[in-house]
Amino acid sequence: MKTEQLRINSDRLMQRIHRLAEIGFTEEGACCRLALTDEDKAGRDLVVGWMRELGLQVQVDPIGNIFGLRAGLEDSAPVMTGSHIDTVRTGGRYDGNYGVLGGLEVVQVLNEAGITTKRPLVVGVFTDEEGARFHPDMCGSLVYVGGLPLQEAYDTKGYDGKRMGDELARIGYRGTAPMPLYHPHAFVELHVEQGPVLDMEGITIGAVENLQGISWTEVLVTGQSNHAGTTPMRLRHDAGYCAAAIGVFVRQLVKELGGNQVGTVGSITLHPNLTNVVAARARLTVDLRNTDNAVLTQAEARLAQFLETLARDEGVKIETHSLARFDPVIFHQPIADLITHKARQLGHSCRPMTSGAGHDAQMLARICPAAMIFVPSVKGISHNPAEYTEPAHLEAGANVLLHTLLNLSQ
Ligand code: HGY
Ligand code: MN
Ligand code: MN
Repeated sequence: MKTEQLRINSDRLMQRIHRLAEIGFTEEGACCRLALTDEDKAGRDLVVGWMRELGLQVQVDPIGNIFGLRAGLEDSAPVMTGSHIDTVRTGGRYDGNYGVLGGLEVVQVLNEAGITTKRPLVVGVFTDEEGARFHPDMCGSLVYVGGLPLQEAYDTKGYDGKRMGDELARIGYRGTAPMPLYHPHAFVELHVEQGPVLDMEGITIGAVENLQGISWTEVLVTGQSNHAGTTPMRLRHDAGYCAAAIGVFVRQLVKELGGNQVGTVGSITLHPNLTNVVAARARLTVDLRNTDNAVLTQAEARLAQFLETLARDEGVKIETHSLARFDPVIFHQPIADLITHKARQLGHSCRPMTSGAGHDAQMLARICPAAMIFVPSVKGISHNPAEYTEPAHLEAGANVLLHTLLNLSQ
């Protein structure tokens, strides 16, 4: 069979997606495999088992990134694909998983066709892409490209107080492979869009050309707990009010800045969190993103200013810590163009895209040419059990990945 006639086996891909989704499945129908938990370990073990069945040479690096190598005719820089299999607490079954399992499906198609590519192929599984338990997000790929010292990552504490390095050892994925194990010739990540654009426009493939900047800030407010009935309003130092005011400010700031600015307060914890007690403390996180780094920096400055005024007016202490700060990333246009070309050759509609979400590809882009392939998310829903992509779209994206990787590795 000529290589251009090769196609992935959609049933097999769907079986692997649904099998992996059984691990960490919750009664609300979500996938919950927070990084380095027992569920994440079980997911890793399943994927490593599939890699071995496919004859891949499996190695694990010190931050727990997993790599499956398929030898090429040459011992040259490999073409790499992959993503992550850790999830947020209310994750869907496609975010990240689809990119890893799409890569394994490509390997199996080439095995069955008896094709050995010139360059080696590697499927990567990056640690803690979500950053939902251990900050920052894209942690494993950031360490991989030298953006975060390994020891600093090891010492990071999760929201549950556990240390990242200890959890990696506990689940048996604190590997010893050199880092970075491979300096890829190119990196292509297959991922669901997680936004509404492709679905709304009825387009099957997104050739992702760039990705927006990300700013995560932890805000700690220290006020004074007091009786919710007897304390005169002018004497209150109410951390609960401050947390709410910050959430409202972020929304107003986004509206004022307009353009591509987005922002949300996704996590608020109050102490003592009781009906009749003025909250003494609040811990909240602010997620700000923009394709324009200058405006994102402006948004951060406006937030800092608001916090200063709020602390003074409310007589509270406000401390902030940056949890993640990544500039916008421009991907490698020739690879994005190749994705478009292959999508069209396969008969799929395609359009250039900007990624609203962070991805491991943005980190690999620091060391090699990289780009991404998107497929539609129905109603743009993600980080939600209702996350869904039509099997035909999953098949289309995996076929575009197959032919993009074939082109890059021949
Ligand atoms: O936050 C993100 O954009 C990604 O899902 N980690
Ligand atoms: Mn993802
Ligand atoms: Mn995600």
